[in-house]
Amino acid sequence: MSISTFDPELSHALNQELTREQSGLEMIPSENFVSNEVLEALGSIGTNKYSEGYPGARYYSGCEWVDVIENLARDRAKQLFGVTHANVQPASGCAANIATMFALLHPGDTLMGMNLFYGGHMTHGLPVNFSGRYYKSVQYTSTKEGYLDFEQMMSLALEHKPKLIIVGATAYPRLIDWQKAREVADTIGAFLMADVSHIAGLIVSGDHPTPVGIADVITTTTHKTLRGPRGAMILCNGNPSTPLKSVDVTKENIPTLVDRAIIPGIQGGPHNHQTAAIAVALKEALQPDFQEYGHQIVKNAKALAAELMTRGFDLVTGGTDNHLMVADLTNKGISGKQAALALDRAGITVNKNTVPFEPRSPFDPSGIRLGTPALTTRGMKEEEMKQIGAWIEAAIEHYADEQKLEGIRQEVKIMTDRFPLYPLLSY
Ligand code: DSN
Repeated sequence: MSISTFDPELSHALNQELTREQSGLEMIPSENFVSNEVLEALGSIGTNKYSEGYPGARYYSGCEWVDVIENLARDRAKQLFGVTHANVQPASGCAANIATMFALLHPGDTLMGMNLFYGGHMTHGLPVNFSGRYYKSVQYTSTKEGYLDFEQMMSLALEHKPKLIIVGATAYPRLIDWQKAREVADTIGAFLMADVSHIAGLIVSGDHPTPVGIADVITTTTHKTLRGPRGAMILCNGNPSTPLKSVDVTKENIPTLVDRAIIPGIQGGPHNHQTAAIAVALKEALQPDFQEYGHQIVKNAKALAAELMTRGFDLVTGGTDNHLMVADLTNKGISGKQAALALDRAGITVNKNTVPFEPRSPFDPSGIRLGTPALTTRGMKEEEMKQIGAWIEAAIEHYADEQKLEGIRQEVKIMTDRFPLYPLLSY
């Protein structure tokens, strides 16, 4: 029996979501479209099996094929990023970050990360998050122009002596200088964690410098520019020791500490269907055409940024070097929330976002965040970005005009029809 026969309500919701994805412009920079092969693995029987532990050292019997699946994912992650150890079990980016803190810190230790409202992430020490409640959190911000402020990072590090420094962002449009972060960490003997969730795919394609060999631990989600299923990985160098030996919190022991932090630390049975889908996505990322994909994401982002700036948009840092941009809409006389709602009605999905030194509430901030990974997956190029820039301007200018927004939505649909997405799929 199919879902459509057994559960028509669910089938309807899935088909509506499919239509939404097919007929709109998906510009939330953390989203992407996985391949049919990734979807196939994600819907596989891997979900049936419990397999606490790691390949070759499981708590349950019958794990011989799950071991093969997890080893494929681990080996491909190691090859792709050039590390000697990969943990592919974190269920999400939050879990990967929590596990890394659990591995390297004791409750009450000090960590330092980028403030969410300047482009960081809630797990980088936001006071209401686990990372800000169970550890002493020091938050760095950005320069007035929106660039990472390494001078401030250094002076905060010297003042507070964090044991862990987290560098990585969710709304930062420029390249991250990992070496500068390493200098700060080395000055006070701190661990350095790079959260590359947003830029993992760009690291693979060579469009962003890699923190491998510089950061002690690297965390990443698998579903953003890397274009895999929802999930995450923790990458590092070194090798885990035997599971039962007790170890100190030292750099040499990071692989062991990380593995134990995931299980038994914060998770139970791995999601083997998710691991299988990660393995497929990593194989895709190892193919030569993934390099071209990464290059095109950046070319598209630069083209869109240039178009928006020509149309008077005020972009944080004056542009982008990666897959995203943040537009401060103050000069357009509209808030980020109003703009995101209007764009949604026009078939363009973005998210409201704070800008550095945000004067408004994070629930109705001054900016929007836009990115090109999903559009690039559909095959769109610079020419389409120019048109999209024009639609964004028109939707924001006419944000209260339903007819105008509906007109843009219809034009968007004509464009998206030229870039088919999951043409054979239905639920
Ligand atoms: N939710 C992710 C993003 O949109 O950037 C971060 O976790």
